[in-house]
Amino acid sequence: MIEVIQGDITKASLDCIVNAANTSLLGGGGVDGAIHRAGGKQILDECIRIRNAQGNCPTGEAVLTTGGRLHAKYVIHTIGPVWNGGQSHEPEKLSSCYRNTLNLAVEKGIKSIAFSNISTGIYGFPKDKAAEVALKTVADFIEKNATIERVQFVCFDRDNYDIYLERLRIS
Ligand code: AR6
Repeated sequence: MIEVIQGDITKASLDCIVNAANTSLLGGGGVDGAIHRAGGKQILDECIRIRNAQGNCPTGEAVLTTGGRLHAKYVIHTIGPVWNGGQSHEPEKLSSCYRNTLNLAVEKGIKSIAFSNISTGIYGFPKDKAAEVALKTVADFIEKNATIERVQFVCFDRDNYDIYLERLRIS
């Protein structure tokens, strides 16, 4: 089941929330900053351990940590592409973020997951194009994989919320 809500993803009480991180995994602004602030030091400690073990996380990949103080048990941190005019395989890289996140979620037995609108803030990915990629990738994935029972898109800004509602209405 795919749902859309408008709100703050740090308040979500699903098994897992998805962070729009950067390759350093060490936190930043936007939703990344909000998740680290709300979830506490345990999340950063695990990110540092992962980074020490495997180096920077490449664009399109995903890693999993505890949810720390959040309601969600886990956070999956994925690295969206920076929008560069659309000629640098940005849609494919964004699609990889959603797919790799869902693969990791399945491995962990996660049944419900909340996504932020990856790349559509500081990284400048056009919101309508990003929503198209996100919804198509997630719908294709859950069609073939019954383990994930519930996917929620948590839109922080009104623009994204309206775009997702409209796309779901016509699908
Ligand atoms: N809950 C849900 N969504 C949020 C929240 C929140 N609390 N706060 C912002 N958003 P961004 P990016 C939305 O910029 O574009 C960081 O510094 C926001 O409205 O957070 O992938 C990282 O460390 C937007 O729709 O992520 C990276 O350096 C969406 O989250 C860089 O930003 C993503 O916006 C990643 O840029």
